This record gives sequence, structure tokens and C-alpha cells, in this order.
Amino acid sequence: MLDKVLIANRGEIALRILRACKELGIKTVAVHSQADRELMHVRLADEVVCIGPAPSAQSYLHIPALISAAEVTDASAIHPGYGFLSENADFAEQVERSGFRFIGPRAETIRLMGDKVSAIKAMKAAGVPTVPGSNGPLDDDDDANLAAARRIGYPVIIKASSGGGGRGMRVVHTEGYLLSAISITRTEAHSAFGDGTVYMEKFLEKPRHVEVQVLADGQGNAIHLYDRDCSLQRRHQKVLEEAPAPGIDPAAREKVLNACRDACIDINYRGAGTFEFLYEDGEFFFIEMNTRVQVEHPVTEMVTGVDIVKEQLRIASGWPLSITQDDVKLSGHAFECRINAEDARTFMPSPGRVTLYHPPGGLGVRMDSHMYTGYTVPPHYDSLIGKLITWGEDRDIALTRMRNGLDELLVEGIKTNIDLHKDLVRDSYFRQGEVTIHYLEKKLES
Ligand code: MV4
Repeated sequence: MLDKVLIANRGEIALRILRACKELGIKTVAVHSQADRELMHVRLADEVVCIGPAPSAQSYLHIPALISAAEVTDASAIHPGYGFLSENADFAEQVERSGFRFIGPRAETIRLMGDKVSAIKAMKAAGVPTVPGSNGPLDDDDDANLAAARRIGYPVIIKASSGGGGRGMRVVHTEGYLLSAISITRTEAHSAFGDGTVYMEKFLEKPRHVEVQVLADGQGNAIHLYDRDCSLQRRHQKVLEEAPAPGIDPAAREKVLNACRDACIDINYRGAGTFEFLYEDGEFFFIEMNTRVQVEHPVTEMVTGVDIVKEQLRIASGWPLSITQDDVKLSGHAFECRINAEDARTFMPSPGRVTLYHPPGGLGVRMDSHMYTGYTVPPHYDSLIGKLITWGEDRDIALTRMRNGLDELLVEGIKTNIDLHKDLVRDSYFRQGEVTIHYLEKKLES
């Protein structure tokens, strides 16, 4: 087992990783910026290193500072969490070249998935269903691009290969706009990502966002941990997630879950990963793969009983998966509400001092948060201050526990989105399940 892990992150996920390390008897190193001395996991870690000033670029994104911190503390591995450097292939490579284990896939896998054109190609070859599209980068050949769009059928979407997570995309409804859309998206992609490669897909107009969690040990073993629905989002920021995705066609689901597991073996995947799909009219369409632990991983933990972060640590230690597919039994239903420090109307971040924090409790209630009464939310980072997760024997019970949990949760002194969640968990469409990716934005407009 790994001896000592450096946690290259902050906030709730840093605490989540620290808890997993402690359960496995692994020593911990917390790194923090000058704005983050008061973080909960910094108090609890075996060793602490300040890695730089508040701005992320000079701390949590500063690769030499992180590697130096691993060197001076003699850490054996680095856990990147989510965001920051978690999907930076150069970071993974430098970590491993410096003699530390990167807790995640090999750098070449991160690179493969970071390039959406190559990710889709690899997944299609491995038997994962993809969106009808150009099956590769678009050339500077207007006639060929017009022909491709006609074959696919309008509307189409032009996406930057180096984009992802909603950056660098343009929808085209009619032929007259296709060529300018390709050229604008290419130019934007070039300046934003330094890569003007774009590709084309059929634009799905009312999909749900359903993703599949996988674990693989890089030694020939892989399992899926079922699916999550993350359709409730605003401007590509997820708000509320659940597992399993409700109302999915059972045959399509069985097939996609097995395809994801097989694809992991096919590409010799290592670590935790997520296959992102659009789900429309009973069909799954792969769009991207995430090579990190995700914010919403707890809903999967609640319905499978598998500790995803502990599995990441075991895999990074070189151990084979501790469980087989047959050991994974789906049980009940779980929801997660992302609690943000933000203005309810403008969604602008609302940092400041938490004058009172009271987390909810009871059977099937989990609060993943680094908050405490007196904690000051710094203005420099993401506004996520906690995640309320509930589990129940069925969707109704889990949702009732979420309504009760939100009513119990007290966060005073800063603005939060708790009232939005209280409204959502009482929304009649959401309660029925199966809302699309557009539902929340439409609801907020009205
Ligand atoms: C799409 C799509 C419709 N059709 N691709 C946005 C984020 C990026 N991961 C992919 N995205 C989309 N790709 C096709 N062919 C609609 C979206 C999309 C979306 C996807 C998932 C979650 C939220 C979304 C919000 C707007 C658009």
C-alpha cells in the first residue's frame, strides 16, 4: 500500500481524500495556498506545506511547487482530486517522471481522452455507442463539410476537439450557416486551446446527461458502478445529481454498462473514470470521458457501497481491484445537492464568513463538506462549499430524506443556493424523473 499521499487539492474533496487515506492507514500531506490555512483537511493532515499565494495559478496549478512539496515530504503519490491539475496529462507525466505515482490514469490515457476526436475514435472502436457525426476532424474542405452535414442531418453541432465541458461548441440549424460556424469555432478553439481541430456531430435537442462510473486496475480487470443522471445543470455547472438514472430502457442500459467496462479493458484503463453520454429516445450516445474522480461520485458510492476514493488508492498501490462485477449490487437510490456559496438570483459567488453551520443528519444522510462555523469561504476558488447526499430504499424515500435534510441544513453569514435546492426537490417534473439537460435553465427563466 502507498505509504504517504500528497493531496493536490482543497475544500471538500481534499477532506474526502484525507478520510480515505486515514481509513487505509496512509499518511497524508496537505498542500494549501496562503488563503487556505484554515481548511479542515489542513488541520487533520500529518504534514502541511504552503505552496504559494492565493491565486490558483500560483498554488494549486503550480506544478513545480506541488512536486517540490512531494519531494520535501517524501510522499509516494499525488492525488489530484477534481478540477485543477486532475486532467492535465503534462502534470501526470511530470509527477511520474519525478518518481511519484499519479493517482489516476497513465498520462497517455489522459491525453487520449483530453482530445475529444481521439477519445470518440477509441471508444467507437471499443464498441461504445457514439453520436452520428464526422468520425474525425473536419478538413478545410467546404464541399466535404457540407456533404457531411447533409449526411448527418441538421441540426448539427461543431465542437472543438480540445474543448469539452461545454467550451467551444456551436449549433448549426441550417446549411447557410455551416461554413461560417466551422470557421468561427475553429478560430475560437485555436485561441482558447491552441488547437483549431473541430469535429461535427448530430445535435440532439432534448437529451438527458447520463454517465457511467468505472474502475479499472490496469491489470486486466475492470468493473462498472452503474450510472448517474446529471441532467439538472445551469451553464454546464451541475446542480443536483442522482444514481441510478431513473427510467432508462433496461436493455439499452445493460448494453452500455457492459460496453464501458469492456472499453476499459480494451484501452487498458487504470483508475476511476466516467463515460459521459447523452441519452435520448432510449439510446445512449458517448460524448466524452472524464479521467478523474468526479464531484458527484458519492451518489454512486451510496447505491453500490463501493468507496471510490479508496479504490483509487488501492489501484495506485498496484493492487488488483478488490471486487468483481458480481460483487457490485445496486441498492436503492441516491441524490446529491451541490451547495454553493452564491447569490440566489445572479449566481455570482458569495464568499465570506460562515457564522453558523449546522449539517443535517439521520439514516441515509451524508454531508460532504469542509465547512465549520467560523470558516471563511475565500473568494479565489470554486463556490462549492458542500454536498448533501441522501440515500433511500427507493427514489421517493431518498428524495424525502433530501427534502428533510435541506430543511435541517443551516448555513448562515453567506448567501447559498440552498433555497434553489429546496424548490427543486419539490418540483413536480423533477419528482417524476427523466428531465432533460434544458429543464433547469427553462425553469429559471420562468
Ligand atoms: C451535445 C449536445 C447535443 N448534441 N452534443 C455540452 C457539454 C459537453 N460535454 C457536451 N455538451 C453537449 N453536447 C450533441 N451532439 C448538448 C450538449 C449540452 C449539454 C450536455 C450535457 C450536459 C449539459 C449540456 C448543456 C448544454 C448542451
